[in-house]
Amino acid sequence: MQPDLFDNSSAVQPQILPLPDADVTYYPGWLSADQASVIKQQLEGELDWHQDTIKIYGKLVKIPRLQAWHGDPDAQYSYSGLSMTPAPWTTTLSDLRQQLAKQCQAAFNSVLANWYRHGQDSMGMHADDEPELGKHPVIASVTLGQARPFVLMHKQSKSKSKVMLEHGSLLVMKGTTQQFYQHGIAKTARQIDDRINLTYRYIHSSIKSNNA
Ligand SMILES: O=C(O)CCC(=O)C(=O)O
Repeated sequence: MQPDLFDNSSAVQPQILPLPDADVTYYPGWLSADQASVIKQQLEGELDWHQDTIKIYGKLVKIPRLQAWHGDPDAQYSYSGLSMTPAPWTTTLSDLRQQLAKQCQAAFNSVLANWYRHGQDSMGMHADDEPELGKHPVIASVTLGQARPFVLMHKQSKSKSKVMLEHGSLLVMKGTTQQFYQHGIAKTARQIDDRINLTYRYIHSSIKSNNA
């Protein structure tokens, strides 16, 4: 019999992060280590990976990671001057989407995949607050592979918190989190393995971003 990739009956208790003005829950072991490894391997071969170039202070630079954007055909997303047209759902991504919709009691119509190849790949501090994500977006973030610290910084007080996102974990950000916090993944000089992160989102295609 095929093992059930989404049997998360052995998941550890969720942890609500004690952050003012935010609603962030961490689910360690949301997928078992074996499930997460199988899914990671499938996604490595299956997704539309590419390295985008963005303009920073008028200079073109390659972003320090590979990315893929998949989702419903109308889920167009824009950030940092990049306008992304979704590639179609793969079976793996859409099975995960179903499980996440149940877990979060929320709908998702797209997913941004990031592949951090080594410690020099990173994600700068930012908020997922583009207008097309809506006022209080639910962002479901699944980690596959190398654990990396996820930094959250309050936009006003500048106070920082860290949560180590482990293989098979799920982090859910909702409510006013994007309004009050930035988040990111820092570079490290340590020799580390690669990591794939998936952030499931809902794009309101009738709302246009200023970045487009
Ligand atoms: O890799 C991560 O955990 C962060 C991803 C992220 O910040 C994003 O997709 O907006």
